[in-house]
Amino acid sequence: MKLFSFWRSLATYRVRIALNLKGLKPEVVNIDLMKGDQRQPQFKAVNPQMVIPALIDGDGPVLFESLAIIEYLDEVHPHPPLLPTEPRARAFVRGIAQIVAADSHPLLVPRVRNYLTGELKLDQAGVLKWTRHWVAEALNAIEAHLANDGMTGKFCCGEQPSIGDICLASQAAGAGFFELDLKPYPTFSRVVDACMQIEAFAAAHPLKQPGAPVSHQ
Ligand SMILES: N[C@@H](CCC(=O)N[C@@H](CS)C(=O)NCC(=O)O)C(=O)O
Repeated sequence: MKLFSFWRSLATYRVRIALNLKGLKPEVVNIDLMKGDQRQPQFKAVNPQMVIPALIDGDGPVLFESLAIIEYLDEVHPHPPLLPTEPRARAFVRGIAQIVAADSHPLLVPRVRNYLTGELKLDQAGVLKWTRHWVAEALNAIEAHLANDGMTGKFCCGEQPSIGDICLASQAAGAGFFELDLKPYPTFSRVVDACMQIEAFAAAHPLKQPGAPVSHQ
């Protein structure tokens, strides 16, 4: 198994957590997003979208999109499960996961920030305002769901970490990169703290990966 990864990638962080929870140790191929490795022909041949994560398991074809990869891993390696069994609980954790991975994170990725500066001529302060706005919008929605929907226990849904918690951890790391104050999100923060007590989450954190700086930014 081969994982195309970069320390700072939040989407790859999600997949690293799932791999750790399943006890899987892929070979890691570094794709330096800051140097533009994702746009080199060698990597474009692996993932035509030129983004990470990408995972090769056996003979392929390549697996892409973090949520699809995580569900694949969960289906092929069912223990421990990353989705609850009850349909409403499954919908809840998938919904939380999608707020992060489908609605918030895509607005922060390098190619979007590069477009904002390069094409739309936004300065760095403007880009920071943009990123913080979209991280906070997701956090507001997540906090309301976690606090009010009656699904949340120690973790995002009940007492076992799920794909929802994996995405909460990546949202927290993103909030850290862009220096958002998490005080307005106490339920979110409590659940993330519980996740970070688990070695599979802690060891997968961007700042624990080879090449990461001592602190963010
Ligand atoms: N929705 C995708 C996001 C993939 C993505 O945008 N990955 C970022 C890193 S977190 C990337 O490779 N960006 C490269 C770029 O924007 O040029 C997923 O969840 O896997």
